[in-house]
Amino acid sequence: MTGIEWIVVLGGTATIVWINWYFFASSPVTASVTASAVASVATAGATATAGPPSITITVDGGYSPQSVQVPAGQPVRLIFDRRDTGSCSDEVVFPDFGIRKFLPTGQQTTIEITPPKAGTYAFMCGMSMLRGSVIAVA
Ligand SMILES: [Cu+2]
Repeated sequence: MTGIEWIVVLGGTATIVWINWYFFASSPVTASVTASAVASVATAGATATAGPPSITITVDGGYSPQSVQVPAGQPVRLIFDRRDTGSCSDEVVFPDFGIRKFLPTGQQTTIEITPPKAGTYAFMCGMSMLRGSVIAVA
């Protein structure tokens, strides 16, 4: 092969590796709301307007954190803070809860869900390319 051909092959390979890393391997961090946090909110409920515990998920070419851990059977608020302008992250979908919501760039959009039982509940962009999950624990 010529030098140009090698550059094309290596460049293409690097791009494929980067795309896979970007969509599947970046930000593997898990955030969690613990049962005690829920309990303290419930205790404070009489005096505060706290409501369910909330977790902020940054949307910037992906979800960060990519998975959040919450107690099963308790309402939780997921605040999607969208920073990017890519059309990919226009929407977030929670198939298990029948939720599809538009996320305006530069704004925070709150989605409240109550995972009925322990398990993993996926959420994704409108085309299923960006993916995240809510892990409910008993
Ligand atoms: Cu997408």
